[in-house]
Amino acid sequence: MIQIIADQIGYKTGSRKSAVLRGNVPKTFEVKNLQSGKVVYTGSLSEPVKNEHAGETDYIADFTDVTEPGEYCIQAEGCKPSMPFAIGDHVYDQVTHDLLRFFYLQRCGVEVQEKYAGVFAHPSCHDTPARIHGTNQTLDVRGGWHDAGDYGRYIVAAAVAVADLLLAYENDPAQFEQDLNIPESTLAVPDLLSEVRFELEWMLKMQIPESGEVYHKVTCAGFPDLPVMPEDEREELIICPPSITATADFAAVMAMATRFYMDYDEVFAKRCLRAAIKAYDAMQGMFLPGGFKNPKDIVTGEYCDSSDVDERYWAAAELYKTTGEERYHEDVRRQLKKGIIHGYGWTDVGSFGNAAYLSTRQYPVDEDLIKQLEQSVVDYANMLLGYARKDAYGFSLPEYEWGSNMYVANNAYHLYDAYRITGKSEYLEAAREQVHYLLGRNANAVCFVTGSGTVSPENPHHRPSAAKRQAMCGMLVGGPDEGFHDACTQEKLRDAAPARVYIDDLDSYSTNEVTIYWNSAILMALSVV
Ligand code: G3I
Ligand code: 9MR
Ligand code: ZN
Repeated sequence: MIQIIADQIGYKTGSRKSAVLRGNVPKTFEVKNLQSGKVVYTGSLSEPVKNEHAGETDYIADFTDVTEPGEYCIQAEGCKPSMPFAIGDHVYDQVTHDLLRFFYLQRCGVEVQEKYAGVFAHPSCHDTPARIHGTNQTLDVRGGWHDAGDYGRYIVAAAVAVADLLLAYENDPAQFEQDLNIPESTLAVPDLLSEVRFELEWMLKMQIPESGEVYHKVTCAGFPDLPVMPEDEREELIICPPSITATADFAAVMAMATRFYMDYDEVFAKRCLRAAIKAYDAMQGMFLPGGFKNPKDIVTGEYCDSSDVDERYWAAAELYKTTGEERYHEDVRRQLKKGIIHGYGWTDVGSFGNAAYLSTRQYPVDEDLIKQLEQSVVDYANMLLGYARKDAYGFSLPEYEWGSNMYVANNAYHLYDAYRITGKSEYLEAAREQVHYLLGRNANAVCFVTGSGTVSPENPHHRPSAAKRQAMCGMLVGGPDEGFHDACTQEKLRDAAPARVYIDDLDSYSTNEVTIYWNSAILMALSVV
């Protein structure tokens, strides 16, 4: 068992820094500079911390005092040293770049060119007309990003990925304006905005022009076999009926996009706004108890969400922030008076709405509601802090769900929201702890981003990676899921503790798949830590 566990990438210079030791370990530890070979710090471990989730006893090794940039490891007598890590202010630059490039590599409906994609280049895929479910009518819905390890394209997933990326860009334009080596790199527009626009253009095709409603998804009827490149999935494409969550999320991100593209392409920005308003209006008349359900003959991702209150609220908040129109403000106020909802994931999107309302500057806001909202964000962050403080790895959740890594990343961002409001560094430090968890300081001792760190997933549930027998670099995998949602974890991890229900196996789609909205979530976290 690996006993000394650190972030495999690194720690920012001025941040809190800690590693975890477990099992039978001595009382002290050392930090060694790998370039000079010298021990630069000796510290005492914390008292033992019982870790029920992981079924182990942990000790925290705090080395915050080490601030000299360089390459290091942690060592302790009788144990194998930790994997190497860096201290510095640019430690996350490379992983950020890799995570951002993933989106180009997931492009659908166009040739993905070798000069940008290397071994993951492929001819155009999924470019036949798609049939609207239950009819003989077909539509051209080419474009967008493949969702995940499968090749479906789903609006709710897309919307959250787009929102995360735009927020990341807004938080740290210097880092997120970088050259991504994509076909649009020659344009004057930041590459991230070009990449996001590729998704938005597809989303626009998914709106019914007459009614404004937005189709839930376009996929084949089922998932293809595993080692299949996108161009080889040739079954009929089927568009599933509109849903409220898709329509509302669409309205929200189109309203958001209007603000980001106005300076670069006013025509496009205005098109986004018109589409947002149409979707918002359409949503008013939609009623879908229980949320979207797969038609009987379709088995691809369902993204079923029985509550659409948060999606409607997010749409209202973005439209208000963009237009200042009173009717949207009324809808925002009405919802806030009923209750405040949090969440940056695909089921719970309330935090996007909260962030939009809290950052509305151009138009009047209700100061009392702002105060309540801020308090609620801080309360929620305190709850996350409560979980994180009980866990030596800083894990901020009560359980390990499918895509637990996304929840961890989203919690980082939420904790940062509380830091923005209060200025208290404990929230910022807790946000950073979440990133350390994702990049290696976890009970599995795995850096969950492919191609990064010393030990990262090599067999992700990702069809192009399976087809090329090599993990595409820059993908965040889902992480531990104590629900045993696939046969692989059921067979191979039967007795594993919740935190250890993770396996680097191609067949484990519940723990080792990747998605656009998991990558975007860690990018959003990286934009603020
Ligand atoms: O809603 C319940 C909640 O009430 C309960 O407390 C909690 C306890 O585990 O479970 C919640 O339901 C979960 C649901 O997501 C909503 O969060 C399910 O357990 C969980 O299994 C489900 O996982 C989703 C999975 O699809 C299966 O539907 C993942 O979030 C979602 O990311 C994943 O998405 C798939 C697409 O369908 C297809 N493409 C790949 C993608 C990634 O695996
Ligand atoms: O590959 C599919 C993955 O993208 C989904 O997240 C997952 C759950 O919906 O399903 C995967 O496909 C599997 C299917 O559900 C069951 N038969 C095996 C498929 C490939 O492992
Ligand atoms: Zn495709």
